[in-house]
Amino acid sequence: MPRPHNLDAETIAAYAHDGAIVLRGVFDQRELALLEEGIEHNLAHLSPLALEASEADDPGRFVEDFCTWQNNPDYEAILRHSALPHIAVQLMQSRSARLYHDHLLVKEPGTRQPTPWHQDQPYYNVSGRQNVSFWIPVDPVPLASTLRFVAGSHAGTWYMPRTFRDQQARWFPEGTLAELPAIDAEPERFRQLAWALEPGDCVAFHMLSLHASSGVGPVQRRRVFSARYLGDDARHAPRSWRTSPPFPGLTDRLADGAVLDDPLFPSVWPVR
Ligand SMILES: O=C(O)CCC(=O)C(=O)O
Repeated sequence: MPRPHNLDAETIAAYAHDGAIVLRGVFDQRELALLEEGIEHNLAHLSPLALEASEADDPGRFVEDFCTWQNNPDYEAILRHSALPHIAVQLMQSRSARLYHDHLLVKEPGTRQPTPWHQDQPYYNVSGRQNVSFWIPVDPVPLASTLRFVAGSHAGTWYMPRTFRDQQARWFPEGTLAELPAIDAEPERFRQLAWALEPGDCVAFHMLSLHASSGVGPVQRRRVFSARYLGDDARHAPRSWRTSPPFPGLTDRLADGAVLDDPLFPSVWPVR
C-alpha cells in the first residue's frame, strides 16, 4: 500500500507550469536505508543494460543501469509502497499511475563527466503528456552538482536525442526533430531551475523537461535512484530503433497506441 502524501495546490501548479519541482523530506530514514541498500546491491550486480557513461580517463566514474526493480526488492518496495505513487498521480493530474521503469545514476567522487542537456521522452517508447520522473539522491547534493532544468521546456517541443559522449543521432533520424538551443549561453531566454538536496528530498520532472548536470567534487559520492511513472494518457509508441531503455519483446505483446497494460509496467495507483 503506498504511503499517502498530499501535495498543496501551489506545488501541483508549479509542476504543470515549470515541468520541474523540488520535494523536501519525502523519504523517511527506513526508506532511505532501503534505497541505499538497493543502490549498493544494484552496483554490485549490474544488469546487461548497465553502462559506464564516463570516459576511461575520468578521475571518477559515472555508472548507469536500468529496469532492475524486478530483481531488487528494495527498489520495488520504494516504487510501490513509498509516497511516490500518490505524489505521481497528483503531479500528473491523473487518476492512475503505472510504473514505467527505474534508472540508477551514480557519479563517484571526482567524476568529471557532465550530463549534457537532453529530454528523456524522445529516447523512450511512450506517447502522452501525463508522466513524471523522480530523481532521488541518497547523498547530499550541492548546487554545483545537482540536476538543472530549463523551466517550461516540457511544453511540447521534442529535441533530437543524441548519445551523451559523441552526440550521435541513434534514435530519430537526423533532421527530423529540433536541435538543442545553446541553453547555457542564454540564461535570460532559458530560465534554469536547480536545488541543493539532502537525503530524503527529491526532484520531480516531466519527461520532456530539458535537464543536465555537471561532474561532482573530489570527496562526495552522488548516488541517485530515479523512479519513472506514467499516467492515464500514456500509450505504447513502438520505435523502429532500440529505445533507451529497451523493452525487448514488448512490440509482440502491445499494439502501437495501446495502453501500457503489461507486467513490465504494473499499476501502482489506485490501490486495489
Ligand atoms: O543524474 C544525472 O546526471 C542525469 C539524470 C538524468 O538524465 C535523468 O534522470 O534522466
